[in-house]
Amino acid sequence: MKARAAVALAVLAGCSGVQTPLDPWGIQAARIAELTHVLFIGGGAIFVLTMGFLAAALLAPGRLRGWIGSHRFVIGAGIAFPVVTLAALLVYSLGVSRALMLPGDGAPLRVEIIGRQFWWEVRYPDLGEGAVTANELHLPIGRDVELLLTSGDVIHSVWVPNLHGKMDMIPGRVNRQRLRVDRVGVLRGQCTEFCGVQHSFMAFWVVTHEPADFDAWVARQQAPVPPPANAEEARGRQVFDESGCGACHAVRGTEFQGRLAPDLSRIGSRLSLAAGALDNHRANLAGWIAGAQDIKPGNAMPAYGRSLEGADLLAVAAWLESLR
Ligand code: HEC
Ligand SMILES: [Cu+2]
Repeated sequence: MKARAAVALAVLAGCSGVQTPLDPWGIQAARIAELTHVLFIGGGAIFVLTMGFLAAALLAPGRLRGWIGSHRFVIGAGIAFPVVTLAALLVYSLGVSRALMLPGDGAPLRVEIIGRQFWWEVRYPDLGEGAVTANELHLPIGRDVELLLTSGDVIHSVWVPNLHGKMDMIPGRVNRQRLRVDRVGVLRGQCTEFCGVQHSFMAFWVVTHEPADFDAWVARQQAPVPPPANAEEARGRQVFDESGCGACHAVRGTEFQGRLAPDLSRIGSRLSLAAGALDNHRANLAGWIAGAQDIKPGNAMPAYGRSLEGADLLAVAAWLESLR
C-alpha cells in the first residue's frame, strides 16, 4: 500500500515542476498540453482497440474471425477510419498551431534573447537603456510578451516547457514567439539544439513577477551599481579592472563596458552562475573565476586560478556578490 502510494505520488509529482510541459503556466502551454493529452489518450485507445481485434482474429470463434477478415471490415477499419481520424486531427492540430501564432491584444512587451556559446543575453528594447541581464528571463504576469530570438554564433534553441514549445535561434534571423504567463514563480529553460561542448550546461531561469514587482526589478537593473562598501570590495573592483574582466563583461555605471560576456551589473542577485552550472554564492563565484575551464571546459571565459592571488580572488568574488 505504501509502495503504491509512493508510485502514485511520483507520477503526480511528474505533472508539476519547474521544467515540464504537463504543468502549463500560460495559455500557449495549456493548448500544447491539451493537444498532447488528446493525441496520447486517443492513440492509446486506438492501440488497445487494435490489439483487441488482433487477439480476436487469432483466438475468437469462426464467425467473428470471418467478420474481421471481411472486405467491409478491412475497408472500414483499415482505410476509412484512419483517413477520417487523421483528417480530423490535422484540422484540430492546425487550429492549435494557428492559435499559438495569433497576436494577442495590445502591444506586447518585447524581450530580446540572444543565444551564445554557452549562455543567454537578455535585453528589453521597450524599457530603455540598462534593462539587460543574462541567464535569467524576468517577466510580468498577465501581459503578452514577444520573445525576439536570435543567436550571436551558432544555432541554439530556446525551450521553457511550462510556457511554450521550442523555437530555434538562428544567426542573422529573428524568430518571434508570443507568450503570456499567469503565475508568479520560477521556471527553468534549456538550450535544445546541440551548440557545442557545453550545450548541456546552457540553462536559464524564468522569474515571473506581479506587474509592480516587475517594474521595481527593471528600475533596479537600470540603476548604476553602488560604490564598494568596504576595503575588500574596493580591492575586488580594482582586481576586476587589473585583470581585464571589463574587456568582456559590463557593469553598469562603471568604465567596464564589454559586450562579449554576461552583464554582471546585478550578478549577486541571480539564481545561478554560468547558465545554471553552479549555485550562486561567494565561494562558487571565486571557484568559477579560478576554474572556469574546469567547470565548463571550452567556454569562452579564461580561468584565473593561476594568475590571481587567493586574497585577490576572494576580493573580486566579494565585490561581485555585493552587486545586487
Ligand atoms: C574573454 C572574455 C572574458 C573575460 C576576460 C572574463 N570573462 Fe567572465 N565570462 C565570460 C563568458 C563568455 C562567460 C559565460 C560563460 C558560460 O556560461 O558559458 C563568463 C561568465 C562569468 C561569470 C558568470 C556570469 C553569469 O551570468 O552567470 C562571472 C561571475 C564572471 N564571468 C566573472 C569574470 C571575472 C571576475 C573576470 C576577470 C577576472 C572575467 N569574468 C573575465 C567571458 C570572459
Ligand atoms: Cu545552445
